Amino acid sequence: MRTDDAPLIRLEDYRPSDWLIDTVDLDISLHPTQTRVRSLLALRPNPAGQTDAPLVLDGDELALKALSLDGEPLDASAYAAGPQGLTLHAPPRRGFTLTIETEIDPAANTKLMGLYRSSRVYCTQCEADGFRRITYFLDRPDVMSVYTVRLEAAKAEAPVLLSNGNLVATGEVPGSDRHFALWHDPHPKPAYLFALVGGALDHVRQDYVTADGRKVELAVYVEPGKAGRAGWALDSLVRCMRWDEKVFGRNYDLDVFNVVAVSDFNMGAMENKGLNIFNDKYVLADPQTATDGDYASIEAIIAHEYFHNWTGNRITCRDWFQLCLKEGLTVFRDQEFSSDERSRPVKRIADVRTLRSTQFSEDAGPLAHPVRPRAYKEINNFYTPTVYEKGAEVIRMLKVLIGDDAFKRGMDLYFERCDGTAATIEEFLACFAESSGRDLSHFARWYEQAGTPAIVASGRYDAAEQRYTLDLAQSTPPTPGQAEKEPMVLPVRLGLVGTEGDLPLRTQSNAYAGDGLVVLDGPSLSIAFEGVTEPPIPSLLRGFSAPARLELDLSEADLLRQFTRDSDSFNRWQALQSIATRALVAAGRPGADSGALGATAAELGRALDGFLAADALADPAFAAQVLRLPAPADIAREIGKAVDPDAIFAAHRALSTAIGSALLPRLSGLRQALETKGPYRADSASAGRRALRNELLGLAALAAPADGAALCEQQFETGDNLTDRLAALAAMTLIPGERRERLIARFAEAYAGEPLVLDKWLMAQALIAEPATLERVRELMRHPAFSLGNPNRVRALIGGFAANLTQFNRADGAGYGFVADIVIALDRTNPQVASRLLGSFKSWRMLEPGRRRQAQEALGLVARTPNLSRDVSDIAERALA
Ligand code: 0A1
Ligand code: ZN
Repeated sequence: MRTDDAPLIRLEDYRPSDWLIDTVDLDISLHPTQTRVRSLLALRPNPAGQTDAPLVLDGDELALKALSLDGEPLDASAYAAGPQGLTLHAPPRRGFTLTIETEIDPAANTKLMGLYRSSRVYCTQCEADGFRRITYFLDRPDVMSVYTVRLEAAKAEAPVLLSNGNLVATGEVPGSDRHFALWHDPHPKPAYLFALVGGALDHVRQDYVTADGRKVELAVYVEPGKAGRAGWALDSLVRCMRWDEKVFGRNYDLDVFNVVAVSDFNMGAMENKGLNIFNDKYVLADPQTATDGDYASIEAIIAHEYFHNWTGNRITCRDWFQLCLKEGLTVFRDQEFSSDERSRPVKRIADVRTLRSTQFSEDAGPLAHPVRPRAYKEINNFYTPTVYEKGAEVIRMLKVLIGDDAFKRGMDLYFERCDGTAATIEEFLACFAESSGRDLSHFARWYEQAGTPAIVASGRYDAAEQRYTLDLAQSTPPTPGQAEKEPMVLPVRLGLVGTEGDLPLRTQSNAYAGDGLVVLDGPSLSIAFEGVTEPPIPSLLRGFSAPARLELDLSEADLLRQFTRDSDSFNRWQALQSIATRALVAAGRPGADSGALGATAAELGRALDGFLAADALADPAFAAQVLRLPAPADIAREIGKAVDPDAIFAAHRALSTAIGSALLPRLSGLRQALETKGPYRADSASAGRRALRNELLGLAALAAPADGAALCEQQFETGDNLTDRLAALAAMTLIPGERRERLIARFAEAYAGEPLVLDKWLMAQALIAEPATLERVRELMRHPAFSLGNPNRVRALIGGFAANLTQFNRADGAGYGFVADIVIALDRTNPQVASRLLGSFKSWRMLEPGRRRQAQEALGLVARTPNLSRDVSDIAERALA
């Protein structure tokens, strides 16, 4: 369906369902191309719905085989059935059952929504609206049912048969080569949480006893031969289950919890009740095939999906506009878990980097939308950094504003009051309004208003009065459909940094909430701190207390002082980032004087050298973050208009190279001191040492290419883990020439037959900032390691290229044309992956006129393609609007 025809679905049009489905009995007979689905629904009129309504069940590409009501076949005049739905014109005005039979073809399902096959394994993906591709249903999250599922398959093909809930029975099908499994899930759930898996799979397992004494069988299922890589996921699962008991008081509620890894998956993972299905990239790990980053992501995503059991499953969403109710909250919970398992400050820095690069850029372009959108054409396009990451920031701010105690009581109240329901943001916020005694109606604007607020801050010191006055003002730029913006509630954590550290904060202002927290909730605010004995450096937005841009004009000298003295690690890191950002923005602007960078480079080099000498070994993970400059794309966003990616990239290269040169004398000694002894360990301390060591390798590659190349070769050949070997490859990609090509070939040889590792190899090449990259990517598309049919391969190679600032944004437009062509081709088989790829164009409006014209043309080419999916046409139209 074209978007022009696709209805705009609006939050204000929400109406409860006219019908409810209390129980669903599914009987699914698996076959690669002819899977039979018999569904017995116990329906009844919803007291909150309309009494004379027909029954309209959703469908998508379905074929009806049989239909009966209360066991009697229905006359053809009583209903209308098509691929997209089934309508009963005059259903009984009482409870009744419907038995529906459909037949589906999992092998032909390339959209990877509904029931499909991934490497011979049957699996499902039903969020947001994939269940309607399995059987006709009221496919909306506020219709919650108890499911009983009988799965049947050929024993040889699918010895493992899994569904939601607890296993009730298994057995043979007499007189055949088939067997069955019967699963029952006692917890009512929406259809999007239904799942099944069937296939030949290996597994690892462990018993677990919950804090309230329930014995649970945990298992992680993987492709045959890969069980040796499933241990970390299982270990992460056990740790996050304990954590949720301790920190949120949440216990698991079934006798079984299964995780299954599949190799074809549109997203990261899915929280189906009791049967989480994962992209195998986020399950499989061993030192030879996963990096430290992979170990951390697996831990975080296992936790994320598990935490959904309460925030998403026990309490689900009334409608898809409330998506952030489960996603923002669950991201917040997984971030907290990772912070407790690892280093809290380093985790915060990493999360803020991600927020800025993904969400701030979304907020600054044509795809900007509120955390709770008010309208959509295709819900799959709203699984965005705004809903997820900004949604998590909103929860974090709520906690800062009302305090830890009231936050905890609010969460407890939410779990108690909303358990078993499909809830809304209003119901969620009401719990915190009650627990804190605060009016949160103004705070609720965070869910409604899109755009990244800017805080402009300036300070004055009056030595005679010993007073420091801080002026804060806020504004939010216009976003699509929201020209005028209202002030937000911005919790600004702050401190005043003096020569000996933090100064005491005393003020008369009622905006000051104590504990270093100022709440900016109007257009501006002035606050006077008394008894300030020396001119302080204001340390604002400590811990990044609000997802805002801060404009504060501190001198380079003050920022350097802040870097050494601030008690807040986040702002120490931010101080150096601010110096680099300012210099790169100045040097990357059109017509900028490239010499302007020199002085800053020297200052930064000196500061970093001193820091590494004094502090690096104390907290290497933090030091690695300090060394990493803001990405060129962040600088592009800061510049905001008439962006020339080549100029920004050149400035970025020059600054990194200069810093590398300043650190060169200390580099080899420090790298040696950071070496981890003994076999690879995935713990965060060891990972931190590797991170810093490899950050230094990248700088060496830039500052001394010949020696750097030798270091890369040596690290690749002697490295005993993927983290170090991939870092060697990545650093080598910075050094053009024969040696690079040799290492690229060596890498492919070493990891032949390891698709997930080769994804990293594809991506490293797609990110090379050289004009020949486009041709290289075209060639790699013909490499046996690549396939347009697998989402991970596409994201690695084509997604990697689209994230290559200079080459995607080539001045001749060839990068845009290439990606647009792939979007069009991919849309015919997998619209979701195609539309995500098209999202790479989201920043096109900030480019200089030549590139902007080229990007617009490529988007136009996509938009004009006949028979586009709703997914792709929605993005194309919004991007061009
Ligand atoms: N709820 C999942 C994300 C997810 C969304 C859609 C999917 O298929 C289209 C798959 C997964 C999560 O937050 O992890
Ligand atoms: Zn989620």
